[in-house]
Amino acid sequence: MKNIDSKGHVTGKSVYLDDIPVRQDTLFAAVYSAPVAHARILSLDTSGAQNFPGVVAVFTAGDIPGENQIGGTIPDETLLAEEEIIYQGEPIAVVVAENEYIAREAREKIKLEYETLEAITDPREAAEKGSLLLSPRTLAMGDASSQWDKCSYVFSGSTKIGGQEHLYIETQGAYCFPKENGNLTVYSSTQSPTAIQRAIAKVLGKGMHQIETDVTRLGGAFGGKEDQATPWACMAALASSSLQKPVKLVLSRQDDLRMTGKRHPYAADFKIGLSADLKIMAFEVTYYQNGGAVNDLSLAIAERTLFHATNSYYIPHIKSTIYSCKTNLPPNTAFRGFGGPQGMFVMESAIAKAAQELEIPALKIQQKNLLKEGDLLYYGQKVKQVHIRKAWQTAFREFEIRKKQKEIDDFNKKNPLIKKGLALMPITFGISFTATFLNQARALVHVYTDGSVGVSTGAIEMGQGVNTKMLQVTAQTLGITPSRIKLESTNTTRVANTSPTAASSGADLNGQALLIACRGILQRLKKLAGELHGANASEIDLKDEKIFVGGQFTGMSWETLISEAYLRRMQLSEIGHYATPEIYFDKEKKKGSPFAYHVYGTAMLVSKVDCLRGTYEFEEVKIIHDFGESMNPVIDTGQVEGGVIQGMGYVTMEELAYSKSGRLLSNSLSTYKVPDIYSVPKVFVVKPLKVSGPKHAILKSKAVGEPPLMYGLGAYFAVRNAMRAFNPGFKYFDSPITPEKVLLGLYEKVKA
Ligand code: LUZ
Ligand code: MOS
Repeated sequence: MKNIDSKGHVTGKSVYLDDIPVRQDTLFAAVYSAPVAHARILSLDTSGAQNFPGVVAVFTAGDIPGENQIGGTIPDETLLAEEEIIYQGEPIAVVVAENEYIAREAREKIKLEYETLEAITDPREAAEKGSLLLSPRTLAMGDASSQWDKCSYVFSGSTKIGGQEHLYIETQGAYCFPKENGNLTVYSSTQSPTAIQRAIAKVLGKGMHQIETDVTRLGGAFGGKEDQATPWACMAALASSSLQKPVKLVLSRQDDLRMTGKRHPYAADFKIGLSADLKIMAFEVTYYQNGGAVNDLSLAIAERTLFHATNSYYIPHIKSTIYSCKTNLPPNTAFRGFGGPQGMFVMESAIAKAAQELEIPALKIQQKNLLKEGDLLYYGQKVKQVHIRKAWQTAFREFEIRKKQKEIDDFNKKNPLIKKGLALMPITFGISFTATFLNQARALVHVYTDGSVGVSTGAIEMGQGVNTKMLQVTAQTLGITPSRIKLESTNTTRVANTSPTAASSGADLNGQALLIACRGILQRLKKLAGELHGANASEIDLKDEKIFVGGQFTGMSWETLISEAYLRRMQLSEIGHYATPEIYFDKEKKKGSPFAYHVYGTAMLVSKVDCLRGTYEFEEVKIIHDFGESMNPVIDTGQVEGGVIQGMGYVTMEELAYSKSGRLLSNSLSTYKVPDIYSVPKVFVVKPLKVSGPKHAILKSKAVGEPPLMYGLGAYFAVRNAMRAFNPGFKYFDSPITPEKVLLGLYEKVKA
């Protein structure tokens, strides 16, 4: 089945926040934000903006009727700065005017006096100075420190990993309407409608029941709207509530780039110990996570980094420590993979380092240590239905990797200035929110008297196709055609207490809740059909809009059955509630089984580096991916393709640059390069691994949003391997591996 939004998207008819018809008394807001990264505010004079023609009001921290506090996990984040500025782009005031151009012009008239304070932008420096968001956390299994003497080889090293801009096509925004009795309805481009509802209620000193959040769809999010859609919605609500007018606030691209956080840059140190036959015996790693100025989701992201420190490998002795560092950058936030990519990058760097020292291909070490059925991950979860070895072996067979490597070696011997490199990237990614309580969802189904169906869930459609999957679940369960079913907007009055659509779990959690709701209605309909046809409910089937008894068509249609049900005053609406069973994590013992299941796969990536220019391209990317039993191969393959390219961009061309004083230098699309159609490898293959799916996956179809991004990490190692064919001593693990770094690295003299 096609994505139900395809037609609307390609004809430009799909409705995004900025397409909502504007009510004529609407006012428009623009944000005045901090010009420096760290300072004490001495005075703030908004009169220049206030008196600007067309301006209706200017709001600052003092105008907030409730709490000036929007921290989603811990209360450490003001909506509008009070006495101190902690990052450049931090919101200080909201200017509301007749249109957005006036609002943006007027904000320039605000006068701010401040005393500049020292800014920290580097996580290692922050850790040294004790600037932390939380005390460091450690996870361990066995005793790594006692193992080094027993290892045949021990290597250590360090890595750096850059951040990543989300670059959702639709920028952050919200549109808020005042309703009677002090209530508000807010349309927001958010992954977390309930977080918006909760934060607005807090900021305005209202109850959550007074705030309704409604979301039709987002033009991309990638994690960037899990926590950071909140401030803009709160500002629109603050102005709307105070002025009793609709207020719209949509960030310009430049404001969005400057004011919002990104994927966390990390620095890390590692030590890896191997036996003579290349078993990884021990691994020790310390991560320095660049959290930005407030917590946001950094602590949860740190937790996922720890959980993915071993990637796809079994390591008996391991200790990992993470410092969540407080710096004067915009709060770094969720981004597809949520700390997983950083953890896996360090593991792969450690293996690459060992391989380099031992003068063997990394894949020998990778292959030797892949997880087996029943292996214990170091946080306490035993892996079940592990497909990593199968994916690896299938990739070797189908992609003829040995032959490929030989071709590349021959090519490199013959070509002094063009070098190719091959890398393999196995992935093992845990599915579930690491915060167990978030793994719940609800759905609401109405069957109307004509047999058509309206479906509401807590899932947010952000281009990933979750609505199409929800429609499939409904159609399949009730035995009706898709054209009868409408996916409603995601609205907090229809589905309450939603978890963010995140952690790759949107389709699983909401789909299971929807399945439960549909089955509730189905059960009652079967009972009625049984009564009408003198049969047991268990003999009834609903299929193709027809009613069957014991496989025989009764002559009764779905429409007639619904009409009969209504006349008998039967309940034709249902709420489904789902909470992922079995998962838990004991915070004290630091052990548990936090994930419903894992997603596996293996990618092969081949790069070609021009050793005169430092430029490179990717000749081939071929992937064996574990979809479980995909309920929608078209959508799921699209998720893999997009994820891989986004991951490749992350470790190759996407380079965030900040000045020493904390100003974003890569603040436009001319200075921040993301992959485009020309970056797609010439040969790009995604094949499903033939396996059965786990029961916690919706219709056994595994979560697919985040895991494929991590195949992209292999791009780093493919380029690095090609470089080493030219300059064998190249020693860094510093992502992204931009053409500039490649050129410098190719010609750097390495001491013997
Ligand atoms: N968000 C979250 C996530 O709150 N917890 C998670 O574990 C998670 N994982 C991936 C993406 N978003
Ligand atoms: Mo996410 S990083 O699943 O919002």
